[in-house]
Amino acid sequence: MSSANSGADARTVDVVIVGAGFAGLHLLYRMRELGLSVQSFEAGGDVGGTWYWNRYPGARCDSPSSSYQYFFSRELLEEWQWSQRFPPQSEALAYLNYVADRFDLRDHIQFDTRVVSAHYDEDRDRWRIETDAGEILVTRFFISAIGVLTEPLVPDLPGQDKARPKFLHTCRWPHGGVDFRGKRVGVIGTGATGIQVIQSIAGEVASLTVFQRTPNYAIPIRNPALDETDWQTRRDQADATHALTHETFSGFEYHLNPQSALDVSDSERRAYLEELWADGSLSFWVGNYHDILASEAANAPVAEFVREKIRARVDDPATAEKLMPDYPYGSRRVPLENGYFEVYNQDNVTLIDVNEDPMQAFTEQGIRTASGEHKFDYIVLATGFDAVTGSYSRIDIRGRDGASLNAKWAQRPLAYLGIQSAGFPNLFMVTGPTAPTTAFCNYPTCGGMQVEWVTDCIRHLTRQGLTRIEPEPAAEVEWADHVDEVANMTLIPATKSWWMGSNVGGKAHSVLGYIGGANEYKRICDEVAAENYKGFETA
Ligand code: N01
Repeated sequence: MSSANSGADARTVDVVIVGAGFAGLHLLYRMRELGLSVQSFEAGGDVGGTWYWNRYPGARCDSPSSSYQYFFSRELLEEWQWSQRFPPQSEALAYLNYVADRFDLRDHIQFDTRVVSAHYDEDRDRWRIETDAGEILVTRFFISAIGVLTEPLVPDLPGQDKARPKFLHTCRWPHGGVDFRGKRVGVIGTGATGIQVIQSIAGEVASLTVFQRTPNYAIPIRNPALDETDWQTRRDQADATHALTHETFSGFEYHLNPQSALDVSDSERRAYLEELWADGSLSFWVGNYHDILASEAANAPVAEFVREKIRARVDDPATAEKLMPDYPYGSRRVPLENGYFEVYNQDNVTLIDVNEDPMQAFTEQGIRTASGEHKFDYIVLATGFDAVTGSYSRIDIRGRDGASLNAKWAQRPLAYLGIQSAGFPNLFMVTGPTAPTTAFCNYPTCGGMQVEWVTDCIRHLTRQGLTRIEPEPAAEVEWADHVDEVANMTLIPATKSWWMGSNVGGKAHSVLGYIGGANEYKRICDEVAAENYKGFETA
């Protein structure tokens, strides 16, 4: 047992942050600005979070770079020039590295280090943080920015230990890349990640077999390169863009259409959908008719429009049918794609619907399904994540009286505003459960809102001579009820998705993110702060 277990010789700081991804770097910047001593821990070998881990072929951001960025520094907005509307992983990662260097953030971050436990010591009113290196820190504020999608899922099939093909999970991709030329590759999973991998490697592999459990309504991306004129326009409009992202439902620059999909004629609707389709962005989802996620009738013509588009691109009608989603459009995350559906017209590509031909086991040479064995050199696991609460599952977080956060969340992840949980004073979560970051929000927008809210809160406590804040139990239940109520007004809970925890066996069926809109979320958070942190207890 390390001597530091007593905490007697532990290092003391004002703030410990977990995670050096998009939100974690923003937080670190703000905490340092408050004049607090800060230590960040990052499990990865460098900054970047999602963009550090997910280096698979074709990884790309499907938020537009105009709003997938920080707005906290005018200098940064002037200096950084995105090359494309939707930047590739390498560029998103370069951006975060630039930010870390530009603002001298690295000195505060300890890389290759996991926080394994965080225990609240009520007598000292401090958190005691332990890392996998056995280091102990004592801190007043413990802030988690561990991200939403960090805990990879692997199919629960027998035989992986004896299988000879190399397994690659998309979020643990080798830094040097993988040479797939001439190889037999199996890809499990057709979410946003699987789609990007499949369309990127189909042209180089000897054979590609895709194992699909649920087809997706993917939208073709339009990704023009940006030039000096675009950069200047963006600089000039940066303040307006930032303000707009706070006013929209999704935190993007797209407003929902206030019209109902049912209030227009078929031809009007078609013309509108074609126009939106041509934009080649998620505006076809979160800038569409406002009621497509609330009403099956309003959803149906939009869903059929997308299905028609997919059908037209796939030569073999039987394959096209397998690629047809049958749930409401947009009730799962809509991916952007580039030539994805045409991949299935290639002779070297096979699509297996695992609902018809279930995977039974990994074998020495590949994967056995009900119909027989498929032999591979590589098996790519694009199988997603134990989202949001799964990110917390590897840290033993204990609050008052040794109560475990993970145990508390087993049935329902209670977190007031998605930021704090009762019984865990001074533990703040950025992008935690029931915050909007999980589902319908441009990550930097909603993550940024939470970072700014936490910063203002800590500034407020300091100015008032207060040292502690935590939610009232009633407030977090009321918030969770509101999150559920809003979700239940939509088609989302009835569709299986990682948003509902349905991709993880045994996980509670519970909406993991706030679907009331980024704009509404900001309004509520601002109101809570303005009313002297209504629903929180301070001391
Ligand atoms: O994960 P997913 P992802 N047997 O859970 C299937 C963000 N993102 O990594 O749908 C067979 O969506 C699973 O099937 P099903 C984005 O928010 C952003 O693709 O559960 N199949 C599904 O097809 C996204 O939503 C970008 O029935 C199994 C797939 O694996 C989130 O990350 C790019 C299986 C997993 O899809 C997660 O996306 C990429 C099994 N045992 C991702 N287990 C950007 O562009 C799982 N599947 C910014």
